[in-house]
This record gives sequence, C-alpha cells and structure tokens, in this order.
Amino acid sequence: MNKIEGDLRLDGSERVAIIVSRFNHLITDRLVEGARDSFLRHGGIDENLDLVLVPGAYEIPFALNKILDDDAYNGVCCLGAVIRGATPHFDYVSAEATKGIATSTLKYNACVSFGLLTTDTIEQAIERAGTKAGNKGFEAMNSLIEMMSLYKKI
Ligand code: INI
Repeated sequence: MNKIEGDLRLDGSERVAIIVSRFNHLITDRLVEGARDSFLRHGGIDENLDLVLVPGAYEIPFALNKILDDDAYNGVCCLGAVIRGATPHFDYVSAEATKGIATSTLKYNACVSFGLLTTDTIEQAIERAGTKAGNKGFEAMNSLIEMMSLYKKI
C-alpha cells in the first residue's frame, strides 16, 4: 500500500492569506496570533503571510471567493468567532459562513482551512483562543500547511 500524506514543512516560498472577522476581535485577534505562530514555526516567511480583515463571519466567504478567484495564494486560513446570543442570529451567521467557505473551497479546489469558532458562550470561545482548549487558529494553520503539502503529492 502506498501511503500519501501531507507533512508540516513549509519551504518558505508559500504565500498564505488569513481571512479574519473583526467581530469578537478580542477572540479573533488571538486566533490570528496562533495561526501566524504556526506558519512561522513550520518554516513560513512573515512577508508571505497576508491578513485580510472583514467585519463579521458572514463576510468571510465573499473575501475568500475573491481571493481564490485571483489565484495569488497557495492557501487560505479562515478565522472567526460566532458566539450564540439571545436571538437566532447565531444560526444564520454560522450556517452561511460555514456553507460559503465549503462551497468556495470545492468550487476552486483550493487549500482552505476552517478556523471558525461557533460557541454557545464567550467562555467557550476564550478556552479555544489560547487558553485551556488550545488555540484553534494555530490548529487551523496546521491543517492548512498539511493540506498544501498533500495538494502537491496527489
Ligand atoms: N459576526 C461574527 O463574526 N460573530 C458573531 O458572533 C456575530 N453575531 O453574533 O452577531 C456576527 N454577526 C455579524 C455578521 O457576521 C455580519 O457582519 C453582519 O450581519 C453584517 O453583514
């Protein structure tokens, strides 16, 4: 059996974009820090990392679609934090953001990772943004790096 698997090594030539929503920026700023940390630790070059900011998670798919249309990056890491409130708004925003990211990824056959927190409480979001449940931004960049490597091999 021939096993084909991506690894976590960058050679320094990879251009990567992070798309992040500013809504709940106390959380999303930490996700960006985690994603950048992963990129640099695995051999990425800071000048090759671009940060694209959008107002909220709902706008992430629009920016992603435009970026993939221009074909200027090897991969895109999507980061955001949707936190449940008292109304059904959470369900609409999280569903559209998730569906939009998945649709663009498949439409363009692109390396895209999903670092969107969807939590019931602010505490759950904090736990996933660099405290006791790790940093989902770091994890999302790890997944992107692995998929960019796999992309070259399959
Ligand atoms: N956007 C988020 O990124 N997270 C949220 O928790 C959130 N909530 O709960 O309202 C949110 N709303 C804004 C939305 O993404 C759009 O920016 C807005 O509707 C304008 O299009």
